[in-house]
Amino acid sequence: MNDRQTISAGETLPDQLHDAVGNASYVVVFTGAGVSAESGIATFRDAEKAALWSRFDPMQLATAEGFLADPAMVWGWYTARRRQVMQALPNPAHEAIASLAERVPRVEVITQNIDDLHERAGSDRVTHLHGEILKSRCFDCGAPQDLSALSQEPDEQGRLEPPRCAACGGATRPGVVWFGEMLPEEAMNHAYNAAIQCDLMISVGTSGVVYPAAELPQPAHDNGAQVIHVNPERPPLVCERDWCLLGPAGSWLPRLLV
Ligand code: BV8
Ligand code: ZN
Repeated sequence: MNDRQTISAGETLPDQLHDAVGNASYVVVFTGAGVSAESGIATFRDAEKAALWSRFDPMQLATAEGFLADPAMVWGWYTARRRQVMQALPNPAHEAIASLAERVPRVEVITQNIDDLHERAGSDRVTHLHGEILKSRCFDCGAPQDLSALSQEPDEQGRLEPPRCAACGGATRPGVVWFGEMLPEEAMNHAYNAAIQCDLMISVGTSGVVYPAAELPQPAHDNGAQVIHVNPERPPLVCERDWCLLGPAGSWLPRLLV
């Protein structure tokens, strides 16, 4: 990609990108934690924003081993994050993505995020590659667990014992994909097929470091799609024909998509 294809915040959006959206018949919007940043949900790796992992060790909390070692610590952390998601609201980025379906014949959202802000903004074709924090299941037998009756909060150390499965007594775990766990096969296959079939991929708010999800812009590019990255920082995997809109998703996407 040459510098002509890097547009900084405040610069005019080239007509070429408006046309790419207007002429697209199948758009995949691939999102990471950055699309929810302006809703107040902490990202994972933004150093200056006291990102989630900088205050916690992901290898301790977002792994099955970490959960088995200290279920109350991990369950307490996810309970706090679940509360944050439930109190958050979709931001203009989520809303612009949802409105795209009014202009483009087919729009798919493929997200690494575990929040439900795309759905609450009105997107109806959302694939969660890393699961959903509002869903929970038994760690032992996999039975879905209903959290609606739960109101306990973590204690001052952030700890909360996970509820027990009525069927087998196993501990309840969050319905997310932890490090070292396989992504849901159907979701990953669907995401890969969407990437190779779409004619435009918009990759929003992802650092591109978590695999295999981070690979998705590559097959899109290799199969001829135009790829547009939206991020205050240039992501690591930017290909020759890609465009980069440097800046927050909440500013760029209403200009690009609406
Ligand atoms: C797996 C759910 C098979 C839990 C998460 C190569 C191939 C395969 C696997 C690996 C591999 N190399 C390493 C691995 C292992 C590992 C991995 O990728 N590790 C990384 C750290 C190197 N992958 C796995 O374990 C995956 N499983 O591969 O299974 C296997 C099994 C065993 C051994 C090997 C392989 C499972 C990964 C899923 C982990 N679960 N989340 C939870 O949330 O608690 S990952 C977590 O990171 C979230 O899902 C998050 O979405 C995801 C990616 O991060 P981002 O979304 O990109 O967020 P981040 O903070 O990093 O970046 C934010 C970006 O937004 C920044 O660029 C910032 O500039 C930008 N931004 C900020 N503000 C804004 C903005 N952008 C726009 N607007 C703004 N306002
Ligand atoms: Zn069970």
